[in-house]
Amino acid sequence: MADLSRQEAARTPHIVEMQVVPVAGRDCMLLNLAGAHGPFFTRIVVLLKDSSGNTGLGEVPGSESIRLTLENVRALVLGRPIGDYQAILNAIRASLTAETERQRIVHRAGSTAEALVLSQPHEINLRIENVITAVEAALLDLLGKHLGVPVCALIGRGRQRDAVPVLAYLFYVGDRARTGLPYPEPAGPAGAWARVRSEPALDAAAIVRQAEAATERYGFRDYKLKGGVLPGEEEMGAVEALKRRFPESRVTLDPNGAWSLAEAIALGRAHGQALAYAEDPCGPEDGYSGREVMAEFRRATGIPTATNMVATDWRQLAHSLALNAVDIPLADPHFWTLHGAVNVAGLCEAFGLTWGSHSNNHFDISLAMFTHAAAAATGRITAIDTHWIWQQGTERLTREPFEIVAGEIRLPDRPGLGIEIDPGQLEKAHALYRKVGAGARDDAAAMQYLVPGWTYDPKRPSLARARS
Ligand code: GKR
Ligand code: MG
Repeated sequence: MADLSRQEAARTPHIVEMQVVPVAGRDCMLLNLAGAHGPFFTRIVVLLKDSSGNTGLGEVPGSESIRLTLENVRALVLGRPIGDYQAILNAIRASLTAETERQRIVHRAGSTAEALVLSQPHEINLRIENVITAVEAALLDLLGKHLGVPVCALIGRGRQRDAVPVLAYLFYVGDRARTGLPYPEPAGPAGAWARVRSEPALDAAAIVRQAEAATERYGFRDYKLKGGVLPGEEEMGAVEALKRRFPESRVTLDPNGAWSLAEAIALGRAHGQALAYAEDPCGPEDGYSGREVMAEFRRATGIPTATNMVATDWRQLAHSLALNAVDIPLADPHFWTLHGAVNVAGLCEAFGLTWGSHSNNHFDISLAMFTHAAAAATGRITAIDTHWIWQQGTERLTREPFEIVAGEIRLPDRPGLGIEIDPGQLEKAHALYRKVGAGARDDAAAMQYLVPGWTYDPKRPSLARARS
């Protein structure tokens, strides 16, 4: 029996190479509670090559700790048959869990030389799921290519839909001319999305112009405005303006928990008609957890809630369910893993919730990853987030990135993730990374060009206070 399975394994392609490539892309000056996006964002790409010559791809956030950890798990991946992908991922999880625990113990033990080295915050705060997802996506891509099926056929109960609805992720945009930083120059004719996305947007009229340009280009029917920038009343005014302009659409606002419970309830009662749901309207305060406060908001206003802040792992999700705090968990596969994100959908279906996905700046490999997760999500889903519209047309790593048409992404008829790396583009993005440097996004740094000495305050909108 053992011999038989060894023979079978020998016939399955095995991993012969693992590359971990940090990359950078260009971004507009998008505003949020944490400040302003800088002109560059970083990501990490994993490329796994198998013995049949196929390449599998994964993309995750660009932190240095994720990159180093991916480099360190290579030995658990190389030489393994792709059919063993769950065992490979389990081995990575076990090794990282043990290592994280060891570091916590060393950290708590105090000031030994080792503790000083290991207690750098990025080491302790490493999100194991980010590392696993990078390898998981690449392995599923290989397995799909080997079997001739798309990744969504291999997760959960398989493909549930052929096209995935996507929302227009709108942002207030800062005036890049005041920074001297190398943000992308506007391109294309007046009113076209490629130009509008670089123009400052600091009021409701500008947000509606953004929505019009994005809708003209991508056919959106769902809109999300990133809040936490201006006073809540003004942001809700922008939401009402969007709803007036696109009466059939679903509109949401996400201030990343900046409002107090009292303010969130007042805003929800006064303007909630315009909202299909509220994303993280409030967060922890006065000794109450974000989940408790969101549950109170929901009860007081009757407005459904979504979150990527208070239900980001199974333990948090269990507490959210117990409290009835969240209607739409935004289960981003980058921090839930692809399997995990689809398992969340199963739970949503059983509990009468709606599944969605959060996003952060990303390239087209991630775009394919969340599209497959959403295609495999069982039950009701809401249009998924993507930052891609801010990058589409100038940034790409694959030959033929997924397209958003009529507000949705139709899965291509190709196996695996359905994308193919463009080596020239990968090299270009890696060269940019080498030039602009490593590290996680620092939104405070760019904001300081607009407001000298600006610092993050999770309970005050980023620009409202500068005006008062
Ligand atoms: O890109 O500014 C941004 C977003 O605020 C992002 O950082 C959030 O993680 O999109 C995310 C969200 O929904 O909170
Ligand atoms: Mg959010």
